[in-house]
Amino acid sequence: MALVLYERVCADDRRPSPYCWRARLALAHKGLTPECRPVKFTESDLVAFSGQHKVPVLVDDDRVVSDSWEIACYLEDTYPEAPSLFDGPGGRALARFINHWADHGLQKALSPILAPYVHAVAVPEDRDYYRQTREARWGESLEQLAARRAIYLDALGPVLEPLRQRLTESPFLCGEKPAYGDYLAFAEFQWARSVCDQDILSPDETTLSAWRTCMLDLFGGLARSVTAFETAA
Ligand SMILES: N[C@@H](CCC(=O)N[C@@H](CS)C(=O)NCC(=O)O)C(=O)O
Repeated sequence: MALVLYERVCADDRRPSPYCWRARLALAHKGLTPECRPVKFTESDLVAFSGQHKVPVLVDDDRVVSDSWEIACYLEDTYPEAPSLFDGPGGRALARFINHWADHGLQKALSPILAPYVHAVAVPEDRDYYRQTREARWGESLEQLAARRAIYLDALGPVLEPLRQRLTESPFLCGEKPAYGDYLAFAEFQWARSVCDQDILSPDETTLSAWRTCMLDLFGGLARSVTAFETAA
């Protein structure tokens, strides 16, 4: 069986993309180990066979699936005998809601904090592309974003509040055991850890950092095993 995951790569073999971590962790949850193929920002042609240019892209024999949510649904439907990512249709709908929160809440709040750091760890040939696309997206320079880091960190606090509250109620977002909702949220923290030498959580964030430690330990320390900054261990 050929199982290949195309994912973003930065310098020192860093794998920062939160979307790709969603897929990696979903595969691990299903007990599947893909061959991970690195794709630089300027190498989107490598995944053009999928009909679009973003990663992650999963190839499972003759099936090609792009988009992290589509990959999670594909894995759930194709490997029903393996542990469930969603725990039924209601769980799938709730996971989709968490997906939207991760995309439009957490990731929106983290992007201006992390963009300057991603630029710093991008491979040299990707840096111009990354700067141009992100500055166009934000309407300001990476240096202007970096200068307002403290303001963006303050704004992150309330975005994390639903996660903080939920994690006072059970060890994982999805209950006693982790599932796709946890991977959606954790993938954003893994993004931060992969690129940023300063923790996005303050030292008094004990609930969130305890959960993050548990997530790093999952699957034999899968997320811990890659190049990252130890500040967010
Ligand atoms: N909705 C997609 C978004 C995928 C996405 O935006 N991936 C980023 C990973 S870095 C990407 O490929 N961006 C292309 C670019 O920045 O040029 C998903 O959930 O997989």
